[in-house]
Amino acid sequence: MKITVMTLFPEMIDAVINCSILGRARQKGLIEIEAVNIRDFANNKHLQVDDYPYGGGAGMLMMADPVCRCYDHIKEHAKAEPSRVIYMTPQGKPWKQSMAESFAQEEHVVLLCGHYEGIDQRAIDAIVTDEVSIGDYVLTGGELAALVVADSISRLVPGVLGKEESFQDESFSEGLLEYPQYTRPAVYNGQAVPDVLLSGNHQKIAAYRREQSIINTFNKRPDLLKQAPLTDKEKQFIHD
Ligand code: 6GU
Repeated sequence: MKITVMTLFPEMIDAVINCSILGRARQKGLIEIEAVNIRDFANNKHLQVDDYPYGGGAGMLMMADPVCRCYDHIKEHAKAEPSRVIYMTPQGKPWKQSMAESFAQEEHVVLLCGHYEGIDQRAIDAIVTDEVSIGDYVLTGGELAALVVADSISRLVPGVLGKEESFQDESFSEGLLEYPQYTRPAVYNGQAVPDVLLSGNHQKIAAYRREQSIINTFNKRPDLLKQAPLTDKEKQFIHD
């Protein structure tokens, strides 16, 4: 899996991708993540990459040419043409776990970060295959969103998560929120860990966790329950 981030602020990307699980996965060669500076493709001596919008209005726009020349460079230096170019924008499709799962199957994904008031539409029309938003709020640029997308894709690549961090058992893949978890000591501040977790009965523990997941989802994200694959008995449990 290779992820290339097109940005005016590559330091923002570099600051994150060498840390923690992503840093370890890059070092092991399991994923390749790189930031490419769009400013390196400015075609004027002032290295200007933005200009005033035609028709007027506040702010500046990123010009089409540096963006397109940056993409040409990425294409020329890749084994094959990247299969997806995602423009990070609040106008995009809301990012979901299921989309991370789909993009994790791709060979090479490019994430295009806008700044200022956005990017000349002609660059978007020329190179972008998908538009993605990470939520209904406004960011100063696409970089933080690109890092969210890159992280959620990378952790699905085989080997990136160790056995300790495995996502097989995590609830989002089941469409539910996680159950509460506890570690030592067995009693903390007078609060005991639920008995069933100390019972050693794996069947009972699994049933308890499933029930807690459903209760948690009901209380915090009832909207998720409509989509979640529940058994008839579990649906009955919710209605009671
Ligand atoms: Cl993907 N980009 C930007 N610039 N702002 C956002 C966003 C993305 N998602 C929410 N706000």
